[in-house]
Amino acid sequence: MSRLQDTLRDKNNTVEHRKEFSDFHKIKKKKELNKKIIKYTAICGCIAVVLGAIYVPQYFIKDNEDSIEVKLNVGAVTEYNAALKNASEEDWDKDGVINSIEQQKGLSVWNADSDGDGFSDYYELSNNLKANEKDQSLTDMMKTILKSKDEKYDMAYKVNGVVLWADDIKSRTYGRVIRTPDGGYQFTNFKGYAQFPEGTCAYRIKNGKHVKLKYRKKEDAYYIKEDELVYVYDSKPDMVNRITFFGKSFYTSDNFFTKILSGIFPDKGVIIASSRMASIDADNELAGSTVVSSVGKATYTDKINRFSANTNTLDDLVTLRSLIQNNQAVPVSFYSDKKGEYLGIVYGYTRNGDLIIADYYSKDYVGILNIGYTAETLYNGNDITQKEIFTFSGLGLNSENGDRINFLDNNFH
Ligand SMILES: [Ca+2]
Ligand SMILES: [Ca+2]
Repeated sequence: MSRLQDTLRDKNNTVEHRKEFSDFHKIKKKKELNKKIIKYTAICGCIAVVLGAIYVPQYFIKDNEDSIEVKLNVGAVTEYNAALKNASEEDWDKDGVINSIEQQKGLSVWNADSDGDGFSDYYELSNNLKANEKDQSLTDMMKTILKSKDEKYDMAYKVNGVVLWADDIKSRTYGRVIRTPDGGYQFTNFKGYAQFPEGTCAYRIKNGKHVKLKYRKKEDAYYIKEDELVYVYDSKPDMVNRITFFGKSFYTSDNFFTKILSGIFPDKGVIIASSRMASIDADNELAGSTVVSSVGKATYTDKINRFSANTNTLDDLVTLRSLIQNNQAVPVSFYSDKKGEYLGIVYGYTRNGDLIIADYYSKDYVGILNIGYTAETLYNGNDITQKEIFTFSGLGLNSENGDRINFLDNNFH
């Protein structure tokens, strides 16, 4: 009995031992596996971090943005209203409706088309239409007018020397092309083909880089999508490569090796990046801003002039740029109906054409005003006219909210 018990116990022990051994083995194996997992996870993690740093999405790498908001002088609203009252017979937006009538009807003294439907305030008022409310039937009528002008909307037409074939009636009606101060073509609301007066290679600018436009031989024209900025050259621009390593960039000529690099690495990255671009884009990246050498003292005397010095057209902007090129800073008044006024000095412009602003009193740099180019179409009852204007945003101001900018007489001394 006892032998049997002993034998059984021994057997149990062996089983127990085997079980223990097997458990130990399992645990050991598991631990080893865990170690391996940790090891590979760490390796994978490191690889992910490196790849993440190299291929970090572009939107995580933000360029230095100027988000400075200037302090506006609220008291200037009273001054503005006094100036407006003294100019009640004037027609600041030149739409044929004098300032006092515009005010009486609740229209903008600065916008010839207060509701933005393509029909001037004058046309709408003289036809008993609502000048401060967009009217769809008028938009349809505009289309009819344009159709009748060219019989068929898809017929080619010429704007600023560019021959256009609109894709659709919307483009034909509202599509525009204007020449930018640096010789580009800014398209707005236009989709279709465009034939340029000179040059044989047309490029659009995407993220600051030249991208070739689709070409159609039949019309010797390039395909334009909406709101594109296009540059046309006599020959293909040379290509270069920008390689960025830990934030330091250098440019190399275009060759087989750099072409491969730009294919492997992203355009922007924390550790390494490589980007193939037109040499003009590289020049632009390296080029600085145009600024005046010094800013003198200025005084304002004429208040009406301060609020109505210009019409925010592209011509005003071209004049401003030529003054800066001639080393003359330009005093400026920013005005918002709701917030007030800020007095500044434009003393330069960036390679993108944005304006560099200093404070009028302290002469200290305050920020950058972003500039865009667009055109407004207006029907005044007789003819369709186009007004080429610039838009601006920055320093807490935005032309889309009706804010205005007035470049003042250059009276620095
Ligand atoms: Ca007016
Ligand atoms: Ca209107």
